[in-house]
Parts: sequence; C-alpha cells; structure tokens
Amino acid sequence: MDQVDSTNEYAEKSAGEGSNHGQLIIATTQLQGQGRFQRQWHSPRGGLWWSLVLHPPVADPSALTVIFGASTARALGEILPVKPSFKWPNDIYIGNRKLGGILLKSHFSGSRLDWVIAGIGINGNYSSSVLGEDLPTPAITLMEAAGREVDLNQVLAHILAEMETDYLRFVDEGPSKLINENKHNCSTIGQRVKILRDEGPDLTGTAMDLGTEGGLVIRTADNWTVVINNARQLIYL
Ligand code: BT5
Repeated sequence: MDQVDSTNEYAEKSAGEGSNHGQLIIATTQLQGQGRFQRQWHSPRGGLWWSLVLHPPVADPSALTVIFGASTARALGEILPVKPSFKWPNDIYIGNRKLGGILLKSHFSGSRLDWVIAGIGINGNYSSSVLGEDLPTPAITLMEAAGREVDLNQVLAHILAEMETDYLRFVDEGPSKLINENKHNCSTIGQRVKILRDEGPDLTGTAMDLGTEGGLVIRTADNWTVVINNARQLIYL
C-alpha cells in the first residue's frame, strides 16, 4: 500500500478475518506507526515498513521477537559494510544508533495460538535527521550505513529469506539452539542495565546472557540471577 495507519494494525484485522499464513502487508508510509507500549514509530517514505501474518504451530511464539531480531541483523550484515546487532528484546542497532525495531503481536483463543503478526520497521533511504529531534536514542538509516541509497526490495527479500529459514527451524526444533547460535550478535549482553517492568519492581544489574526461551539473564548487584521475559523499558547505564 502507499499509505496506511499501521501495517501491524492492518495485518491484525486481516488475520482476524482469516488471512493466510505468510501474508505480507507492506506500506510506503505509515501515518500511525506503532512501537511497543503504544509508542509512536516514525515511518517516512523511503523506509521499510511491513508486517507478516504467521500461524505458527507452537504454544508459545514469544521467542520470535529475539529470533527475528537476529535474522534481520544477520541479513543486513550481509548487505551493509557495517554489521548491525540486535538489542534485547526487539531493536536493531548499528553502534549506538537505532536502525529498526520489531513489534510482535500474538492472538490466542483460550490457550490456543491463532496467529502472530511480526511487524518490522527499518529506516531506509533518507537522512535520520528527518525523524526529528525528539528521539531518546539517536537513529541511523540504511542509506547512512551504506553511504548510498539501497535497493529496498532487495533488502526486504534478503531479510525475509533469513526470517523464513529461522522461522522453519523455530517451528521444528524450538528456540534454544537458534538463540544460542545468534547471541554473539546481541549487543545487550555484557552491558549494565536498568529494567523497568510492569509486573514487579525495577531491576538493575548486568546482562549476562539470553535464556533458552529468549529472556534476558541479569545478574544483580547482590548476585541474584534473574531471567526477564517482559520489560517495559531497558535503560543502558
Ligand atoms: C519498536 O518499538 O522498536 C518497534 C517498531 C516496529 C515498527 C514496525 S513498522 C511496521 C509495523 N507496523 C507498525 O505499526 N509497527 C511495526 P519500541 O522499542 O517501543 O521503540 C519505539 C521508540 O523508538 C519510540 O518511542 C522512539 O523513541 C523510537 N523511534 C520511533 N521511530 C523511530 C525510527 N524510525 N527510527 C529509530 N527510532 C525510532
């Protein structure tokens, strides 16, 4: 589509009406792109904004956020002269600048998983200055990372191919091997972080590892090891 409020919202409606596994919704620009926790996602023309409808035959799809973060970072690393990393749980970074993000939405009937929407946004062929001054973390675009305009169709095709490989493995063998193989590229590991949670108090510690299900393993100052599965915000200290 040329323009849509949010490809995720569109894909959710479409999945609710019975759209097939593998349907891809892609838009040139989004008027109300969404981040996590109702945060706004800036989606100017020249970026890659898409959502994929999936019907995974699994009980718990939550590890797909980290898995798709790893697939996307790996795919982009094969195209760009610099290698992106993924930050737990859902960000793609180059150095300390945010290139893109992932928004996973799951829908259950009782305990049965109906569908998952994997929404991905990557800054493309524009200068990050068009995103405005209000971003808490600096942004970067594919054009800035590559030093020239990039072919967005080629980038998308490459990311989707890596996602598909990882998705099929996830369905087949679960998350743990994939996470283990990709965690060397998770730049959260080794950092001191503060985690703001909806359930439970804030937590400060060092990110040690990714858990087998995609959680973040934190060692606190008093030497407790805690696995975090949900965080409203992760602050790097
Ligand atoms: C994310 O949320 O990083 C997930 C973003 C997912 C966007 C895709 S685009 C296709 C699909 N359709 C949608 O409507 N959404 C998905 P979060 O971790 O909550 O980060 C959001 C924060 O990133 C914002 O509060 C801003 O600070 C910052 N931000 C917003 N737009 C940005 C951009 N274009 N580049 C870098 N940072 C941005």
